Amino acid sequence: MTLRLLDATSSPYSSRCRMVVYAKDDGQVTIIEPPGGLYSDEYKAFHPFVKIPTLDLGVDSGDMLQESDVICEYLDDVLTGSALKPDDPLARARMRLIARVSDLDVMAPMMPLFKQLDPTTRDADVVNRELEAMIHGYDKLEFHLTGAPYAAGESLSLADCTLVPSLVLTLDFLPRFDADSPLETRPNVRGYWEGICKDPIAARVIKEMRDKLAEYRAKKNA
Ligand SMILES: N[C@@H](CCC(=O)N[C@@H](CS)C(=O)NCC(=O)O)C(=O)O
Repeated sequence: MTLRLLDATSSPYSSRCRMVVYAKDDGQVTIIEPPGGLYSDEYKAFHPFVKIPTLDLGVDSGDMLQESDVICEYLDDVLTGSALKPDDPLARARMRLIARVSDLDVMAPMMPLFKQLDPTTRDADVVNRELEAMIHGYDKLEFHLTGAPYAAGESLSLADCTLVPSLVLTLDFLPRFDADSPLETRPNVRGYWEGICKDPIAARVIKEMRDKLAEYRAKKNA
């Protein structure tokens, strides 16, 4: 089986899938950028709604998978390597709960904020509404993240693969809106972040995302 992950290094949704590929380490997934670029007709053949990531299931299948959470679950099921879903049903439910909070309450409010980065054209109502929603998401994380160093269970899971890229991105962008770091007043999230940064798989993804964001900014200011 040869799979291809169509990926963008800075995307939290793509990074979550890359983190699964790194954790499984079974050599069956090639990671590539969208051929022709994200908005090309070529990429529309992979993802008609033009979102990254997509998993190309290979010539034999001729099929694709979209949606990062679905791709991650599939990769965990089909690739060899340590399972990224805990055996215990309750730990597994907690894994899904953390991933859901990360998606719905932390990353979802970040998406409209990307359109508000320029302070000269910013809509203060949108910024305040989305920041408030995201901070509420961080409050939920503070409540649920009680078992550092991992988000759920005793080892790296799909919850970490989802949460780490969300934290990289939101912690990077929040200062652009003069928002206080959500880690300052949330010891559980801070403890989680400090612990997971030491995990080699998480550290690899964190570095890749940060390097790519720095590269974009350097190009923008060049
Ligand atoms: N729910 C989707 C979200 C994917 C998504 O929004 N990806 C962004 C990159 S971070 C994208 O492709 N944006 C391009 C666009 O919306 O034009 C998933 O989990 O895969």
